[in-house]
Amino acid sequence: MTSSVLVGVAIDPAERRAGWVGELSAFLAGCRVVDVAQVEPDEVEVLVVGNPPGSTLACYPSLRFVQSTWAGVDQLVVGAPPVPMSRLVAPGLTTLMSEFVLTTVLMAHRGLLEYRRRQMRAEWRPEAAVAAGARKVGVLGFGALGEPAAGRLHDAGFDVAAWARTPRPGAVPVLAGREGLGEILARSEILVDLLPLTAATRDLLDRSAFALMPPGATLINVARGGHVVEADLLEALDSGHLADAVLDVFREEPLPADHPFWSHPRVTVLPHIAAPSRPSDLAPAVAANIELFLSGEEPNFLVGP
Ligand code: OXD
Repeated sequence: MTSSVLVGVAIDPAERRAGWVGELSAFLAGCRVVDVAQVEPDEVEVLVVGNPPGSTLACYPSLRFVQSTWAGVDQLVVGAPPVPMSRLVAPGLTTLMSEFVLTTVLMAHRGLLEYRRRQMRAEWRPEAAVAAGARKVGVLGFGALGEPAAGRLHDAGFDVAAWARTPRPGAVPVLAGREGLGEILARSEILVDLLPLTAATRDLLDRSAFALMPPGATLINVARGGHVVEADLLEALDSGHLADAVLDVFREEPLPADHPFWSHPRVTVLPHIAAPSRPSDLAPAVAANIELFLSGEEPNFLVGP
């Protein structure tokens, strides 16, 4: 029975909240979907969020379910009240991410990052192109985002392998465990990070990881800034061991104005845009999961602290 359940949307800024309220209202006809700023916190039973610190949910005493509109919920699960919470897995998000990964891998593969630097020096110096099949690409993570991204790269002709914590079947070879991590780092001329941020993956990409990567390799991070030890990455880029880093995520977001990444010639800074959650694409999946919860069934993609 879903009638009159109050679904609060708590996503900043206010225009985005309004967008989600509008789209979700169309799918959750039996609920009252509102901007949380317009109701008392104790009225909210279901909350739609991004990835805020879990402790901020404490102000909603009647909360029964939390649905994130983000794929990664690393902040949300810390300090959250003990109510079921789901992250978002939806074709709209997966497609955007795979497309972005393919775009950035192609840019690195065809030398566009290096040609941009040469342009700055007015340097006309063409290089022979390498076939995609001769380019080794590694994808860290083989979950809801990693597997489709690896598949898209494989379909584009790249020599792709992925890494997961435990062995998995897949359309590309999946290396696993500590040993597999060393192998994937050592083979990846282009390494794409799509891992979740957990205690096991925090600071995973440090000096020792970069040292294992082939000289001239490129790192693409579309997962979480917390995976990368920033000083070690700068060192690997400054020494010339790594050619480039394309970073869409950072330890601190927005990236502070005085951060060395902004002006580093080998770093491409992007403002967390790889797979933005667009209400128009994602409202059906968000609403369907809320309906599952309200009908007493187990929602999909539950996450735990
Ligand atoms: C994320 C997202 O988890 O944008 O970073 O969905």
